[in-house]
This record gives sequence, structure tokens and C-alpha cells, in this order.
Amino acid sequence: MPAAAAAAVLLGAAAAIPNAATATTAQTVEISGFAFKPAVLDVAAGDAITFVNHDQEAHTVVAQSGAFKSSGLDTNDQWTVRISKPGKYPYFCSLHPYMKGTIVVRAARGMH
Ligand SMILES: [Cu+2]
Repeated sequence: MPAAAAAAVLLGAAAAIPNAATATTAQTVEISGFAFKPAVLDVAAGDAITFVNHDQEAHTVVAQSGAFKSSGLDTNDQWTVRISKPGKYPYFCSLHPYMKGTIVVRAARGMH
């Protein structure tokens, strides 16, 4: 679907249902204690996924497939990624490769 058509559909839905949830949702992965929490995050395609580092140590977020890669996140740094293609995305911290997580991306809402 062309982007313009998708936007028109979303606007129409929002107008018809006041206070309806927006098409995408903000999702957060907290990094603390050298772990990604939650370790497995279920999102819809296009959702904004924000990683927040609460540790005193720097961390990164790197997809095993190479689909995404953050720069180094210092204490309290945030990094946001949106994944448009449904699938399972295992990732790790390149500084501490034993730190692992998975993002599971479902098809976007309303596009079954
Ligand atoms: Cu790390």
C-alpha cells in the first residue's frame, strides 16, 4: 500500500473512533543489571521500541541478523528502533555478548 493511502486509512480510523489507540504503540526495553527487560518483547510492526540503559556500564543493542544496531548507550541513554518486517529478532549487547534478548514483531494492526 502506498504510504499516502496508509496514512489516510489511519486518519479515518482515528476520526471515527475518538480516543482510539494510535496505530503504533510505544514499547520499552529497560537495560539494568546487565540484562534486557523484558527479555522477550512482543510488538506490532512499526512500533517504536525504546531501549533505556539504567546501568552504570555502557551497553549496545545489536540484532544477530544485522537488522538493527545501536551505538553505545551510556547511563540513562535511550535508543529507539522501529521494525517494519514481522519476524523474530534475537539481539545482544556487543560489549557483553551474554546479554541477550528477542523482539517478536507481529504484522501491523489492521493489515491481516
Ligand atoms: Cu552490555
